[in-house]
Amino acid sequence: MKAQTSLEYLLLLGVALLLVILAILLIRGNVLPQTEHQISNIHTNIQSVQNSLTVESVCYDGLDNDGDALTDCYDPDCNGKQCDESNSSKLCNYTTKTCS
Ligand SMILES: [Ca+2]
Ligand SMILES: [Ca+2]
Repeated sequence: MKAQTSLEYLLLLGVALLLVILAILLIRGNVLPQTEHQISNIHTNIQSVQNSLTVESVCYDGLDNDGDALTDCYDPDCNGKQCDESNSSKLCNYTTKTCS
């Protein structure tokens, strides 16, 4: 068996050190949960962007048209928009959540 050079010892030491660091990170749970947390944050950000891109299209149909869980005058998108199909002068007031 040939004698190993100092470069080979350094490489082995480096690989061993990386394995130890990886094991410590996995054991402490800092790798996977953090990734899961980051994915959750990305999902929240995507939903936020989706909500900002969609608008309650009709403010008097009793439906949540843009899927943000807010219907008609309860949706800030409808503030100041017509809220009565038969009366165009009635407008949504988001602050009071009324149609008047
Ligand atoms: Ca609606
Ligand atoms: Ca809505």
